[in-house]
Amino acid sequence: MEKTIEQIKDEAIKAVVAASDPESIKNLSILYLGRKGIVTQFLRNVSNLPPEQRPEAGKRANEVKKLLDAAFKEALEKLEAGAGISEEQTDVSLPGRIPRRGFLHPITQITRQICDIFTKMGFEIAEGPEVESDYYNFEALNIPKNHPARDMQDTFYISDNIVLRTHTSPMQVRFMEKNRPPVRVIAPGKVYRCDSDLTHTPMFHQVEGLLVDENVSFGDLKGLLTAFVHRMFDDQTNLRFRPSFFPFTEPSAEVDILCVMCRGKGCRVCSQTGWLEVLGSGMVHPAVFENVGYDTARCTGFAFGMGVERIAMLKYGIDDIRKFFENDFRFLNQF
Ligand code: 2U9
Repeated sequence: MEKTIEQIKDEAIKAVVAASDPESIKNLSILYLGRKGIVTQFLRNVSNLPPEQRPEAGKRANEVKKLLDAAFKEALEKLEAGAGISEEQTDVSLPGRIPRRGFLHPITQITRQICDIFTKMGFEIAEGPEVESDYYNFEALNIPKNHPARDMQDTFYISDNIVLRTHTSPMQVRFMEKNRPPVRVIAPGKVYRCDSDLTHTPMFHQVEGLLVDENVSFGDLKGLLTAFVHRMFDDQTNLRFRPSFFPFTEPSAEVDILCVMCRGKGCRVCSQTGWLEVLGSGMVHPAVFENVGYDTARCTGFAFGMGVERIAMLKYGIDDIRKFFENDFRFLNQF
């Protein structure tokens, strides 16, 4: 049976779609529309049809001829253009792109340096949850119900009793619940406070430490933190212990180093005082020991805490804490 003009058209369109190079399209054009092509032959044979069928068959065959002609031209243009672009774009002789080497974020580097100093002094590392209960974040640490740190303005509350930890101290409480003295532990990690300016970000990093044993004195605290500061900055760094207050330590002291910028003369960085605060510290409050079931008659201990970003800012002379979180490569790859 002779093929109808519709069957011829469908086959031709299928072949155009399947063609993957300009040469195939040129061949299809000859096969269907050439002097002896299928559509050309069909048109010639229209005169052999019964007279009443000729006008309709002739009209439809001419329409198909036009349609296929347009389809071949369009397909040819597309395939030729595609071939041109890929030849232009792929220069196989170009050297490959060298991937950028990764490196540790400066805050990770400083955290590791701090942890290294303390692990060499016999401390172990404890890490734990960033979402904490009111008990571990405040209550167990002798932070009273009316303390300003508990205010919604200072703490991120998940619910009435659940917070984003505001310090890593809860980790040391958890550690004491599981371990009896002697204890030497440091807790590095992310902490969260509602605060944002040149020197504060809502999330920052802390390293806190805790040492508990029999006969631990404030002198031990001073000796250990002096050794730490000398290793972290340099062993010529002058430091001083200044009385302070924290609910979880008594007595408490802040540790200042002589300003790294002006060497004590007074400048903008140290607010003309000649000193820079680097650490908080103190003898652990007996109420904290009672909460974890330690015998307050036998054991004493000290604790300390520092902000990693602050240490990094002082070490490298950076004046805006937000630079650590912008992920600008020009800043980060200096460290
Ligand atoms: C337990 C008992 C006591 C940890 C301490 C500080 C002093 C302190 C601040 C330094 C800068 C926080 O990042 S900062 O804003 N920390 O001043 N932290 S004593 O005391 C503890 C910890 C755990 C069980």
